[in-house]
Amino acid sequence: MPHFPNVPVIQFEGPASTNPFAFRHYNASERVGNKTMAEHLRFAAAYWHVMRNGLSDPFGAPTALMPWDDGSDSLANALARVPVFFEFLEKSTIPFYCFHDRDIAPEGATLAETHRNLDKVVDALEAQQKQTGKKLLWGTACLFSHPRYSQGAATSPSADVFAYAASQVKHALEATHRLGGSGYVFWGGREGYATLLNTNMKRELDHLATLLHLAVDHAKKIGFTGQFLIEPKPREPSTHQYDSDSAACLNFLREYGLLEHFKLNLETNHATLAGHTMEHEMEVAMGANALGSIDANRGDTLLGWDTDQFPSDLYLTTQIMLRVLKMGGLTSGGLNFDAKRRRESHEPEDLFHAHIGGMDAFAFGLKAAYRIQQAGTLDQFLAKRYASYDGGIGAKIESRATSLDELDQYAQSIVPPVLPSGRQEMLENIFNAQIFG
Ligand code: XLS
Ligand code: NI
Ligand code: NI
Repeated sequence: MPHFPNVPVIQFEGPASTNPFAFRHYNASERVGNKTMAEHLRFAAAYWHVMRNGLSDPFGAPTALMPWDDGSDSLANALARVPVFFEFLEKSTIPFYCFHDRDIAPEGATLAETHRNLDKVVDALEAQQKQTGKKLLWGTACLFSHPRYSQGAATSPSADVFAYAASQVKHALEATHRLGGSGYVFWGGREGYATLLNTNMKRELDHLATLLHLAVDHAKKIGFTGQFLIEPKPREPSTHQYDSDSAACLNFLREYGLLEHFKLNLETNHATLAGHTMEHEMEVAMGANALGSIDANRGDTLLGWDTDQFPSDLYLTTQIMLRVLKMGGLTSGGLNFDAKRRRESHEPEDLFHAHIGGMDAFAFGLKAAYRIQQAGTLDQFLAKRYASYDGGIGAKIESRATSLDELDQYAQSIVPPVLPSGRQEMLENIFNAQIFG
């Protein structure tokens, strides 16, 4: 019996369609350059938002209608959710998914039972993957919900809590491996502090790095060759989170000898919470060849927290896809809708409207970004703007084949520099012209 009886498999109908259950821009098999849209975009759905998010907020109870869910934390209920999720993936035509261990399977009375619960649900997921051809983009361990992690997981002051977290990571990593996941994510919501009065920051950072090293070692042991990822976020739930933005994560990874094993999973709303744009975070990660995957969502200018809204801003999706094209594609990463419906959008069919909108916004962004890239005007402008470094004294500076003495002499020998305009407004016009198509 279908769980979304009134929803068809979503098809591409083109920009003129008025069917709310159709794509206007996302046409999976349409080629953009040398790849299909499906290959470029690698969409994933988040198990936690689709299946587990009741849409409560800090002031109100859950509103989401989930007729398939009995509301209990039983293993039977967890198993019953699996086919519902795969029906959602089939009808939305989303090829990948992501999960936390605790989204898919409940805690048991003992840690051993918790692990057994996970294994049983992984069996069910494996069977559904085989049947439908859907794939796991990444898995992760939820190291932030249970009260034992209230003071951190790897950064807890308690070594026993660290051991619990390690046990959970081991099993979540093995589950990800069994399901053929392309990646494994660490998002450290509680890896930070509420006050420095009770915090030994250096020791906590050392411990965090140790857990990551242990995970890398274990991956080698079990033969998991997927990409490890860190997801930056500056705060919430912690007052200060150690993995606060791309730059902080890269510095941490470098300092602890982890950069060769990790890339970043960047989330749009986390970038804005950190006081950056998503484009900024992407450029920083790309500079270190460390942009691995994307959690696609957006914030709200009027709300100061992680609202995880579905992406609908075409400028933003174009900016993101421009950089994805520039880096040569997402390879093992994807665009994971770490996004939830508004509390008012509580009916099951809203899950589809939300994802259809996000997929269309990114398909549009991909096409616009491709037009911008093909036109080449912005790239040419950029190349010209820095052309003084292509030869002469500039080339010497870039290759560090000069000295302050030489530069002093050079500067005194030339006419004082006159700069051409930065042309921001003209460039914005060019960008807009390509968006209009
Ligand atoms: C929370 C994070 C989380 C990670 C996975 O803000 O976005 O959902 O993506 O743990
Ligand atoms: Ni996320
Ligand atoms: Ni988030």
